[in-house]
Amino acid sequence: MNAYETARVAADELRIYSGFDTYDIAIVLGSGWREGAAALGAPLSAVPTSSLSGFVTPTVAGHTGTILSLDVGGVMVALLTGRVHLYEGHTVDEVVHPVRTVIAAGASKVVLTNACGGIDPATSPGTVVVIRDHINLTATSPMEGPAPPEGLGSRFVDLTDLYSARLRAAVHDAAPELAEGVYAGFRGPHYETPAEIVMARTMGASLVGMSTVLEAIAARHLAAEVLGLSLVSNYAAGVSAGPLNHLEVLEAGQNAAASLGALLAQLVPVL
Ligand code: 8IG
Repeated sequence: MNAYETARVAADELRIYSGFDTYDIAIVLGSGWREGAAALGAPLSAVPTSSLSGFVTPTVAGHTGTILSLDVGGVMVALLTGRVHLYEGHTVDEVVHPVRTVIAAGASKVVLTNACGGIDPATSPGTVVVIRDHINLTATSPMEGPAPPEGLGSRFVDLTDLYSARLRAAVHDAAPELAEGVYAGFRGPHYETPAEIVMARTMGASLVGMSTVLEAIAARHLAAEVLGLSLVSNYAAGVSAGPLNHLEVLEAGQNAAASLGALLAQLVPVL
């Protein structure tokens, strides 16, 4: 079975286990965002991704694999609390499978959240930035391989409007304080060298991370509208005098959790 068909099967399983027939919005929760998501209300169902076809188990501390289904004021929301990354040794198809599954389950809008490094010294850790565009430095694509079967996706996809201008405008109406940035997606799991951060800045990036870009492409390929929200958790290498570490990242998430949850709760009804 190809990856697109596996996503269809997983979507049918999700419908059965969750009791939700369809979704309006799917939200992928990155580091820091998961803790805040309780602000969206109590889930009506929680499906472990281990019970769904094609899902692999996240290995990163703070990422557990569950799909929560919520009714947020009449908006049907799928919350994906686990994310898998290329750097865990997973394939590109495995990395984007959760996104393909929730789109196959009906979600036409996908919100990708993450924690990232900030290249601009004026953007301090704890700041949320709306992704305006990305630079995919993973040297791969979720669309690589045989063309999708008829009706399940096209051979090529236009990424001119990858991060939906409509959704970004809706965010700016609701939360005008949020700035926009360009996210450079690296494979990791090492953080960058200072020279690589100079490269990323020169190329036009203001954010660096290890997720999001492949999921965004896969979602757009399946005609979903994509919104990307980044929590800047640390200054990228060489931007500040201090060293980088993963604990600092987790701490930034914990400190920001409540406001991230409030932001999601504010955005869901207006997207
Ligand atoms: I949080 O500085 C977080 N994720 N590549 N670089 C990359 N990913 C990150 C960083 C960072 N901080």
